[in-house]
Amino acid sequence: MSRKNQTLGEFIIENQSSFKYTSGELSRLINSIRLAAKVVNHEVNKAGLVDIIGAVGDTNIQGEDQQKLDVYANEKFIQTLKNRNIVCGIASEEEDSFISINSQDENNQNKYVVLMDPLDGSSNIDVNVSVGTIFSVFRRVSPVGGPVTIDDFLQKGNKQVAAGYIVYGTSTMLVYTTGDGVNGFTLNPAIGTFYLSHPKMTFPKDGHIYSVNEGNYIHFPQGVKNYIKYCQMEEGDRPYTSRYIGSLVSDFHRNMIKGGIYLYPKSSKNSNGKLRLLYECNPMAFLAEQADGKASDGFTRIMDIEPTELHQRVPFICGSKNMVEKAEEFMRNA
Ligand code: P6P
Repeated sequence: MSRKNQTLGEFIIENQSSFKYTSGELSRLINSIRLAAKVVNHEVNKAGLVDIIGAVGDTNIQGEDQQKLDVYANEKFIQTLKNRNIVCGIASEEEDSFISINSQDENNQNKYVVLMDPLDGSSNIDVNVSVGTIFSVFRRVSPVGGPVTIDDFLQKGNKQVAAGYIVYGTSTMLVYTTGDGVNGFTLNPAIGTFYLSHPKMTFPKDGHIYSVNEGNYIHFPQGVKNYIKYCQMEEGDRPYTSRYIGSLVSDFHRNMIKGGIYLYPKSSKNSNGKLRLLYECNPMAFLAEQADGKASDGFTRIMDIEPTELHQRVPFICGSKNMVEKAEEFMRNA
């Protein structure tokens, strides 16, 4: 049940009973993400004013320059989840391996693990373009009270119990699902409260926006090239409009509201694409399907892909169902 202008806290309490596993832990987990989001939002919003912009001189396992805000966001989400003593493990784009949290303590009854991209689109930070945090939540598969293992993280996306993102844009929004639809909450920065602003978000079945980095066009497989040409062809309600922010969370969020498709295909430069399965594609795919959209690698449902490595990449196509299916048709028939 939801009503406009309900606070996130009220929404969680009112809908806790609809979550089949709930013992209140997942609610406390979402609440801890809410707190971390407000802390990170505060820093993101003043990034231009303090010396927190720019690379720290390190690179992460992806070989990408770590921006100071990347490191800050990573630390804040890990610290908040640790302090609330809710999860037994965390995996992050910014961490080479997963972090075990008190899972050797036989009294540790925590049953969730969180995987996250603490600040997605960080290359946009220095140019004041919106960025986001993406998170994915699973129940552990290893015995409660025992050590957390890599198997707790290498689960298929169809086992997720929650997923969401925070978009630090013209306004800051927390958008998440626990498997009962997608709801969006907008932060009122004056009082630090998230309010339900977008109840039951759904992708329009069709749309007129396609989001892809066309600078990679010559490196794409023929099927992807054929689909992009289809998008540009004047016929029926096409050509579509090309919109690509270079921030997955922002492109996804706009496409969910207006209708559209986002593609990060494989290419001769990136044989598995660029996006990471566990903490980018799986959570966005869970949200997409909960919002009547679709997400695949062009051939296989994202949430059915069997993970093999913590930081593995997969090709990613996501958005309005009919648009994704048209792209898949071009990729199958190439
Ligand atoms: P490119 C940001 O680094 C990101 O992971 C996504 O948020 C974004 O959609 C994509 O990569 C942009 O990548 O290669 O087009 O700059």
